[in-house]
Amino acid sequence: MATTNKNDYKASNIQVLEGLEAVRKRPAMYIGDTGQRGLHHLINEVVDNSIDEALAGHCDYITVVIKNDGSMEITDNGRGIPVDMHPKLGLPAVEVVLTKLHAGGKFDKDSYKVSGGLHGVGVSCVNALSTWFNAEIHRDGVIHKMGFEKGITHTSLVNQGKTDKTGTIITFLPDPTIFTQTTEFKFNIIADRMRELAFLNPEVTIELIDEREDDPELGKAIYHYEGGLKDFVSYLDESREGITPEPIHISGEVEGVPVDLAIQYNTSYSENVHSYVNNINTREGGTHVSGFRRALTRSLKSYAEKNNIIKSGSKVSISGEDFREGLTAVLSVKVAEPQFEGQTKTKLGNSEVQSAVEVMVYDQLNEYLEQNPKIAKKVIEKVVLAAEAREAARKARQLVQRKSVMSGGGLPGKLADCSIKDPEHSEIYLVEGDSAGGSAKMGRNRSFQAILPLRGKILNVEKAKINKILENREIQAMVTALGAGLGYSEEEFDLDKLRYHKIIIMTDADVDGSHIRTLLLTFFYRYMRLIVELGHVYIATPPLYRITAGKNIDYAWDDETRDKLIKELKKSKRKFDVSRYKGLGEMNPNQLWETTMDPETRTLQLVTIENAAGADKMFSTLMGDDVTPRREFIERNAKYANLDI
Ligand code: 0RA
Repeated sequence: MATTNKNDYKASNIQVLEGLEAVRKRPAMYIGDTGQRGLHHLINEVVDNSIDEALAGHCDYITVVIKNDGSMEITDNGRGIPVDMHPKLGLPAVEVVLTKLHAGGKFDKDSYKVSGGLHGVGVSCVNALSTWFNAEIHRDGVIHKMGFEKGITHTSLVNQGKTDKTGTIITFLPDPTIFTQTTEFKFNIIADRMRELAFLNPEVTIELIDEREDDPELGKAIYHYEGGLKDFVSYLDESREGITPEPIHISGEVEGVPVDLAIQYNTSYSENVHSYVNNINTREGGTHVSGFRRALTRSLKSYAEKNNIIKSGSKVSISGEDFREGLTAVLSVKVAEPQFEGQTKTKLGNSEVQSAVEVMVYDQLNEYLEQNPKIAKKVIEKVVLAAEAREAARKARQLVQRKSVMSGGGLPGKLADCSIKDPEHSEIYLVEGDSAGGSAKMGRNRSFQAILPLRGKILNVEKAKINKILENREIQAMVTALGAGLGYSEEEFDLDKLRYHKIIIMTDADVDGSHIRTLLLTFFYRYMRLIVELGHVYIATPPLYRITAGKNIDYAWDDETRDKLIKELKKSKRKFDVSRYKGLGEMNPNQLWETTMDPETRTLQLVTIENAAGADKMFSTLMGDDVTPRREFIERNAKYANLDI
């Protein structure tokens, strides 16, 4: 990594200037969206700058505070944003950094930085989208301050006295006319990202404080992980049983590419490889991940052959994925000019990175295996078992296919399909129970809404092998109805074949319902992850109460609305009746349509994964074997921590 010298940065290094009008006009173009995700993106943009200071070796402490008034305060002990005059613009550097688009060292090779948000748009966008924005800079022994409103300078740079520290304090209040859905910062969303950043950057400590929380214990967290990725993998595998005594840590630099990796095998059956480029989660993988996979396969294979662990005449054929069953890994690389590709622009394209990762991982893993023959043997035995299970699964798959061909048309008997065949405009309701399924079938709009009733609890895929999963009837029905297959690879799961672009989970609003929903989400997340990542999965929200007054029926989705309706009815002195829906089955088809299925009036909650590592942790903890971490997790997170539903 290039380390910039303390004095070699000048205001004139900042190039490419453009005003902020464009950002306010089309905010989504810069921060992705103007919903909850975009709102939290603002914090990441600022913190990424502090992390850059840490990467350059100038910062080791970052404090993030959610203030009582809903604003954010982000403090770091970096060098402070430069304040010297820009020779051509006649403005202080800080003003250029904060009021001009694309201004910043990032576009300058000499003082390059490797971090940056997904969009890497810079802190000026945060300024543009804030009602007010203040910067306090401690630099060269002086406290400098500047203030802005909606990106426009309000208070010019002033000298506020002396300091013996260096660093930057940014405070801002998101503009509610931009963030029309919500301006409320969520502790858990921020916490997940700060924890992730702390794992990825062991040199920093990140403190998170929520001033809105009365209990100071609950509103405070400090993240610092000396072990870095090793600690990250241990954290992810907390409720899994490891095969290696502790994660294997591999790190170094090849051809100017810093590579950092931790891996651990566990007794589960899923593959959890999380990868990062410049602290950005590359969900779609890319060249760094292929390099890692190739090295892993090559290294284990050659060790096994050399030591006669896999007999050369052995019947099972081992494929790449067998080496990754029950593997938890975090791979982090730093790339000077990353090329992002793929559907969600989270796939690394730089070809030089593949060989860099492959060479390094191959060498260091070989060394580890040579030095730890007992562990090596255990791992390879597990790989062989995985290959055998895969063979069994292949047979089970063929069976599923044969069965669906035999049942005619290939679709499950319980499915009430829609009449149009255009996936983009088709939706499927996965409904808990046959009786609710019946109401849904009668209440639906059959042209574009399909119904698949599910009976009882579906299998917990977190604890089952792939062949058992394929034998499960409810899972078979879902797989055939959705039409895209299941599995991790493109051959196994083909998104182009997906028959519905909205997959809507409709369960009762009780404990069982939420358990079934979690089981379904676990299944989708583990075996059809793309449909979750691309935003095809939704949760239906049936009402909790029905308030009847004569012919007039009202619905309430929460206690507050119910109480309000009751109050109004009491005022008008009308007779009324309040009933609580215990299950979907209690609604007649018409009520179900009106409240939960009619696109004009229903509310669907989109399931998104803000943080893949966090989601992995959540599912393994909620659905795994270990009771203690599960209880603790539920107590801490009450609801879904990372699934923003
Ligand atoms: C531009 C150039 C340099 C640092 C920064 C911006 C910077 C921005 C932020 C935002 C929050 N904290 C920050 N810390 C630094 C390089 C500074 C130098 O070379 O002295």
